[in-house]
Amino acid sequence: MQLTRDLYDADLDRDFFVLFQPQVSATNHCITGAEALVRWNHPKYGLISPLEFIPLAERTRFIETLGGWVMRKACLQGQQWLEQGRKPITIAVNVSPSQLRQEDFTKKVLEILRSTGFPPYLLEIEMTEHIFIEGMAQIIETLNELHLHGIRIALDDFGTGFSSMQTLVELPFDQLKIPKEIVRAAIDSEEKRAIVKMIIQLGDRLKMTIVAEGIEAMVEAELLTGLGCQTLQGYLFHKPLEALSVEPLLDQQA
Ligand code: G
Ligand code: G
Ligand code: MN
Ligand code: NA
Repeated sequence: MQLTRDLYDADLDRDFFVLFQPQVSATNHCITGAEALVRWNHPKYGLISPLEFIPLAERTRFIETLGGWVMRKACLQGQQWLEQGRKPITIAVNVSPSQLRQEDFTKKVLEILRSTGFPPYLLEIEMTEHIFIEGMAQIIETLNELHLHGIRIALDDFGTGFSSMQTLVELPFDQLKIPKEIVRAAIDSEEKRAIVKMIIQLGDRLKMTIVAEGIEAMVEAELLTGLGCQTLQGYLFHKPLEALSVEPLLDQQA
């Protein structure tokens, strides 16, 4: 496939860039973190969505190269903001199952933290429930190692995939992210709100923070805040932004 070949041929620093979508406190809407989201600027076709190229990258080992590049970029940026005296925020990086299955994943992450100087407690690794489909034992070990080093672990898109309550209890998650589909559903009906309430109760019980994603309307922000989400993310507050555009926002709140 041509696009897959183009991925291999891509020059990471020239053809890819990382945007940052701020996450805000549900109580005062101040920025507490940002999620790194990769973009591909294809030399011929222009911008291609990660929804399209991440699955292609995942079919080959290219995802390991790309994922490592994104993590380094994100940590470099986070550290630069710290060195510029900006307010410390967590930086969340999405990782694919095959990245987590690399034998030396922890070593690679620690090397990135060491060489960039970014503190482990400000790095958050986001993964989806799809990681649980195969190679569980190795992944649990890796997550525990990362967590012992102080790195935060987040479960993305909770409730949309294969989810076992057992897994949730056994794994060292610091954060649960409620996907936009479930946020939307919560607006619809009392029954669906019950799902969100259950997720939040479970998260509280397991000492995880809860992030509601894809917040587009104030009614959604208010509902999810009322139900107990501590953090909100979505277009209502901030779109995924270039790093330079995040800076004035951080400074306003410093
Ligand atoms: O940023 P949206 O902007 O369009 O991202 C679409 C999807 O791509 C999301 O599911 C998001 O988690 C995923 N994604 C974005 N950046 C990365 C990345 O660096 N690594 C991985 N594995 N997935 C990413
Ligand atoms: O799957 P994951 O949660 O990692 O990816 C987040 C995705 O959601 C990205 O594609 C990001 O651009 C998108 N996103 C962020 N905020 C909003 C929003 O308010 N509405 C919608 N529809 N998408 C959003
Ligand atoms: Mn995510
Ligand atoms: Na998500």
